Amino acid sequence: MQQLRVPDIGDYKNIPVIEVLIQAGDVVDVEQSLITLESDKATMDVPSTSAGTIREVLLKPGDVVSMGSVIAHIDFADAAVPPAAAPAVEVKRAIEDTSAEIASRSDLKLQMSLAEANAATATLAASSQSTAAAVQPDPVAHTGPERSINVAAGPSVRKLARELGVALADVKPGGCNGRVLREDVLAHVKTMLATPSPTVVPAAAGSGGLDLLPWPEVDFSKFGPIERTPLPRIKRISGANLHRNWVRIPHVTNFDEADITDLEALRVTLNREAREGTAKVTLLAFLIKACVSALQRFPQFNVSLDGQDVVQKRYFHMGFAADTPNGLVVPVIRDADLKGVAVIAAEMAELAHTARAGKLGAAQMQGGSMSISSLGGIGGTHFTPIINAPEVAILGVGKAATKPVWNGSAFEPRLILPLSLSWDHRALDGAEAGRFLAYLATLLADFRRVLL
Ligand code: CAO
Repeated sequence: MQQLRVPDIGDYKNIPVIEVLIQAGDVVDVEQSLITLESDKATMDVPSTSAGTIREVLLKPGDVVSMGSVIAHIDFADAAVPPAAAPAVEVKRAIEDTSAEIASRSDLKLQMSLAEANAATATLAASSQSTAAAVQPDPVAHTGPERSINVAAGPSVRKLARELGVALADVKPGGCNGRVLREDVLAHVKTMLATPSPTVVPAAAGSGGLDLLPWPEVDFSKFGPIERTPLPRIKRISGANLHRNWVRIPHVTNFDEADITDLEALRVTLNREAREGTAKVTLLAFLIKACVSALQRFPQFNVSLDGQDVVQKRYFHMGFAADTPNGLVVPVIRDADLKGVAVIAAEMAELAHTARAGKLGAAQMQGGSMSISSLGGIGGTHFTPIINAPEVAILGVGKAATKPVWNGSAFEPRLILPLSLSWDHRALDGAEAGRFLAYLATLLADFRRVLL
């Protein structure tokens, strides 16, 4: 019989034991966690220096220990195997670690059999996949370290929770002082597995989530004849994306107007003079070119958010919303900065045609810098387009109308184009959006500026 002792933990003395992870009769391996200590800076597990059978545990939660304190008596499993050297440096470093990153240290041993953990993880994954279509939990919010950092739990418990995809903040603590224990995590997993898959997750009042009423169930046939058909595939897909973007992105929409009298005159002239068989030069093609110039002037609009990072794009691919019989799609014109208006117009016509034939490939709808949604050919003035994530801005274009504009001495008829810019307030601010839109209006009023 030998003693398992607390290894060198530097200058730290009288550190409270907050969790005892072993009991008499347990068979432990080298580096299996025995107890959890908590200094005023961090918590850590003390691993076993030997393999064998625990005969007696000499500590209980609340005891204090220093280097050399006896944790337990152990019978070595194999007398030929000498006790491993105490991982003093590792332990000391762990104690000094003030960050929650301690939880991810590789020397902290998972306190659950691998088979048990794997089985639970697989079941959890399967159950979450079955509800994924109905509920899209925010993985960061649910399992990310942010919510778990402030929860009292030992490193091995944190590791176990991470392995099982459990947010410690969601676990009911069973330990003293609100401490989450290994059993609490396992009990939480069991409860989750026993809970039927929800189709909606009503948030408790005051929880900060959407505390919504259930969707109304109405028998429409009570009011008159009806027909029921499934939503077309494109609407199902785009609807789910639009819903996510609308809910997840803090949208703001700025409105402005551009005087496109001269631009429209140019466009009409170009189309009148165009050779037979060439694509019509559309206003949207000019708008795409002008947006590229605005993106070059304000590169903060040509970004995507990726966690805490901002991804600055050095390319200029422009999406445009196209109405198809089956729903809305957003094809992307690649490298619009390198193309002239006529080429952009021809590509747009081709992509819109492909979209309406239902033959657009996924790759043709990806990688945009920003998108334009034009309802100008249909009608309406301003509207609030939904950002096409992961882009951070979308331009809505209304129907141009001739209006009287004061030129300093008289009113004159000018063709005025309504512009609506929706932008992601996480990535951008109102002043930037105002400048972007004003600059765009200036370009459209005098398209020669695009050349500058
Ligand atoms: N103001 C006034 N007239 C406009 C205009 C505007 N802003 N934009 C286009 N027009 C006119 C054009 O001049 C054209 O008239 P002519 O035939 O006399 O030249 C007519 O409207 C049709 O325009 P177009 O064929 O040139 O098409 P477009 O470039 O405006 O749009 C496309 C192409 C693919 C974007 C469009 O067909 C489309 O699908 N638009 C719908 C987009 C959409 O659904 N957005 C909403 C998304 S949010 O749900």
